[in-house]
Amino acid sequence: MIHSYHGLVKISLKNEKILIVKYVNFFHKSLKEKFIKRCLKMTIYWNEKAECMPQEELKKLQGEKLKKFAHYVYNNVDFYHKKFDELRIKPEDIKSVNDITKLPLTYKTDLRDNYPFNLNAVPMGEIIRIHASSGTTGKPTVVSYTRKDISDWTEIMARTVMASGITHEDVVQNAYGYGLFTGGLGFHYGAEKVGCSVIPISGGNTQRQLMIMQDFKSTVLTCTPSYALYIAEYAKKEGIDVSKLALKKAICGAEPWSDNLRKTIEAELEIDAYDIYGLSEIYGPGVSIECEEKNGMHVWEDFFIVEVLDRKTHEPVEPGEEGVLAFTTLEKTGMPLLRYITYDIATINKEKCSCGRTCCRMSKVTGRADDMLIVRGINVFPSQVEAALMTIPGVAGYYQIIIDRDIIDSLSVQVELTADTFSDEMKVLENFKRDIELKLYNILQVRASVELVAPGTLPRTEGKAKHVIDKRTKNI
Ligand code: DLL
Repeated sequence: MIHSYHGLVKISLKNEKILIVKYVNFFHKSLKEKFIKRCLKMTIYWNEKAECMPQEELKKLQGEKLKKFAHYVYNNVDFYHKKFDELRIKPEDIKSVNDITKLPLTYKTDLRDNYPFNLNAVPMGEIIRIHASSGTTGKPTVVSYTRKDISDWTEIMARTVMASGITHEDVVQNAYGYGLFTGGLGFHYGAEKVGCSVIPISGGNTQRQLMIMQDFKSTVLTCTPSYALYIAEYAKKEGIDVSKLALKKAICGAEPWSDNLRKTIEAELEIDAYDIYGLSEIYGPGVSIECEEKNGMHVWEDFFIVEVLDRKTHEPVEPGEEGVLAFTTLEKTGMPLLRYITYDIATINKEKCSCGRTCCRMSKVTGRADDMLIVRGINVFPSQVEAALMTIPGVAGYYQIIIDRDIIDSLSVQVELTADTFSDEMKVLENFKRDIELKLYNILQVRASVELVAPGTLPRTEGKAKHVIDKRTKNI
C-alpha cells in the first residue's frame, strides 16, 4: 500500500516493513506511484505463472490446446466439420502449434451466414450470455458464451486490468457501454474479480460522470479514447481543476487512436492512458492490453493463438511484418473460432517485455483492411489522418473525413480547432488551413481539402466516434 504525506511516501510492504522515501514532486500522480514501483521492482500480476511462463513452455501448451480445439470444433460445429472435409484434413493432422496453417480461416461473412447461432458448439441450454456488435449488413454479429467462457473471460480481464497497474484499491469508473456491446460487462467482471470498487456508470451523461468522478474519488476511467477526450474537454469547460481529481489512469480502446491522441488525453486529464484491444467475436475487451511499459499490447497467448496474415492472400507474413490479425480462441466452448480474420492491421513483437510477461505484444492497430479508403487510386487509412492532425498544435482532436465523387474522388477533412487557436482573422485561418493540407499531403500522398470548424462544432460521442463519411457509394 502506498500513502504520501507532504513530499514523503510511506510504503507498507507485505512483510510489514515500512519504507519512507523522499520523492520528487512529479507532475502526474500516477508517475509517482510508477517511480516507487520501479524502485522496488514491483510488477503486479494477476496470474504470474501463466503471464510469465517460459516461451517454449507456452508454445508447447498452445500446441496441446490446439490439438484438443481442432477435435472440439470438428465434432461440435457443422460449419467447421464441412470446412475440414473440404480441405481434406482431420483433427489428428494437428500435431503442434505450427500446424495451425493447415486449418481453415473464418471470416466475418461466415458469422453473418450462420446468423445468429449456427456457429455455436453447444445447445442453447448451455449458453448463459449473448453479446452482439455491428455486422457487415443490417444484421449484427452475434456471440454466445457458456459459463466456462464467461469465467475464462473474467480471468482474462482480471489479468488485463492488473497489467495496467490497477489493483483492488482502485475505484474504477466504467464508462464503457453496458448492453450488447462487450465493453461494459467485460470490464465490470474483470475489475470486480480483482477487487476494485467498480462504478457501473456506463457511457453518457458527462456532467454526471464528472460529478461521480469527483464525489466517489474514481482513480480509473474506462471508456473509448474519444469519450476520454470529451470528458477532459467538458471538465475544462466546467472549470473543474483536474489536478484535484483522484483520477490516475484511463484504459481506452474499442477504436483506433494515435500516440498523439494519447498524449493529449494524458495531458488534459493529468493521467496515464493505456491502450486495450479486443473484439466481440474473441470474447470482447482484453484480447490484449498495454502493460506499464506502454510498448505494445500483450496478447494472452495461453487463451489465443494470434497470426499476422497478408492482407490480400491471408498467408502468414514474415515475423515483424505488418498484416491482418487472425485469432484462434483456444478455450472458447460456446462459439469457438478458428483463425478468425479480424481485418485489424498490426504487427507482432515476440521479444520478452521488461515487465516480465512472456506473451507476445501487438502494435497499435494502424487501420482496418476492410475500411481502407481508396481515394483517387491511393490507399488512405483514417488513422493516418488522425496521426497527422494530432501532431499539429491547436487541433482539438475532433475531425471528420468526407469522401465524395464528382467524376473523380474528393477527400475533405473537417478539423475542429481549440478555443485558443480559433481566430476571427481570415488570414490566420487561411494559413493554418494550408499548413494542415500540406501536412496531410505529405503523409497521405493525396490532396485533401481542409475545412476548419469552430470549437464544439463536430458531433461528440459517448461511444465510438464516426470519423469517416463515404458518400461515394450513393453516387456510383
Ligand atoms: O470494441 C471490444 C472492446 C471494448 C475493446 C472495450 C476494447 C475496449 P467490437 O465492438 O466487436 O468490440 O469492435 C471490435 O474494434 O476489430 C477493432 O477494429 C476495434 N478496436 C477494438 N479495440 C481497439 C484498439 C470491442 N485498442 C473492433 N485500437 C476491432 C484499435 C480497436 N481498434
